[in-house]
Amino acid sequence: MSDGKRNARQGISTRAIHLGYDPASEQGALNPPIYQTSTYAFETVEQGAEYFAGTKPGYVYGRTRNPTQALLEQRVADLEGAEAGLALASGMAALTATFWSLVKAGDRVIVDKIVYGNSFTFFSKGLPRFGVEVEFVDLCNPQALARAAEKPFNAVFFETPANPNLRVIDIAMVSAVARKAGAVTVVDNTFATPVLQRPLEHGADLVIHSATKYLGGHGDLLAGLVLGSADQVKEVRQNGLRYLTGATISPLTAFLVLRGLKTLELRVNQHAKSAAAVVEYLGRQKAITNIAYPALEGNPARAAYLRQMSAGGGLICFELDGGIERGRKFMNALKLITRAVSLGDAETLIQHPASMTHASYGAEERARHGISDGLIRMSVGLENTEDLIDDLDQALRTL
Ligand code: 3LM
Repeated sequence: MSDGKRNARQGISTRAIHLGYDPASEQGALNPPIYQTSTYAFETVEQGAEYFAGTKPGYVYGRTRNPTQALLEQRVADLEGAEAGLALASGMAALTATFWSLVKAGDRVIVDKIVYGNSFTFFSKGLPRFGVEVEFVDLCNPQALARAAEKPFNAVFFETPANPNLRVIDIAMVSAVARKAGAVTVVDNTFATPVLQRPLEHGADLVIHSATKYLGGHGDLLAGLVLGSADQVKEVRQNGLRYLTGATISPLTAFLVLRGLKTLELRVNQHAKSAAAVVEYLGRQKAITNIAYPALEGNPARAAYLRQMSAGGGLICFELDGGIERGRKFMNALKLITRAVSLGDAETLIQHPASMTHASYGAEERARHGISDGLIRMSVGLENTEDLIDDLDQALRTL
């Protein structure tokens, strides 16, 4: 595919819509084709051998590369300011393929204490089975990181804002400590997206996405991405994807994520605007306590937020006075807002982390890591804000 209308000065939406594709190369088709193929024909045996050896570029088999997937990888890499990207079958596929490629038995990994439930299980139960030591550290606390960094480590992983309680972690601070130790910094940028935050600009080495969320944006697919240097991404493709997980994205799914990217900037800005209005409403309700939203003035990580994010995003956390019993009643009374896990969709989704996305932590671990049982997480969608506030209001009035 040609370089299309690439221009470094173009904005996020222009690049998300045009980069890397010229309709003239595909008989004028406005949208890129879905290359629905598992394998590729070689003109000669010699050509196939060269493609396999990597001495000439060419497609060999669909598990590792496909042209629809390649366009998606190129576009998201560009949005994140990365040299290269790799798209996979889910966010968990992206995370696990990355770490299976980065570490080996005897290595040590530092992970923030608050991450998505299945990412936590991968680090607490998965990697240790294969002889990798994992230490969970409060990465909001520079002293805790300094103590953990006294012993050699190979990689550090965190989400910012973190799932579920939206803690903001200072990417530049953690990356600097890791670089000094010769360790790789991996940031899950699912909640912010490259519209609001680009971790590589703050010193991170690799960015992970669950493209199931905002990048896809419509709750109709599962996908993941890894972005970083060409060498590191090649490693993840050749090891993590090719023979350690085989978790390939389908060509149709790659196409659907490309479609989602066209409206990414518009959507994310609207999600953030609507979430800010909902936060303002919630802040005026007596029954609502402990509101967490990255853009709040009282956020303890305010300086890091201002440095690395351009808005607060679409997720909000809060509790009800009276705890989770009242919280359940409130959630069950909602009529428009949908009770569901996942996030970043057009529909506003609400869920209870302790019994859903973070049930895999276990009660004792949740208490130790500071994930409250009363916490409610809401992903503010694209409905009209007044309708969302009306629904929240009628549910609160039932209590
Ligand atoms: C959720 N999260 O509702 P997939 N990284 C982050 C995530 O939030 C997630 C993943 C990776 C949720 C999914 S819970 C049963 C539903 C920050 C997923 C994993 O493999 O694409 O789901 O991404 O919080």
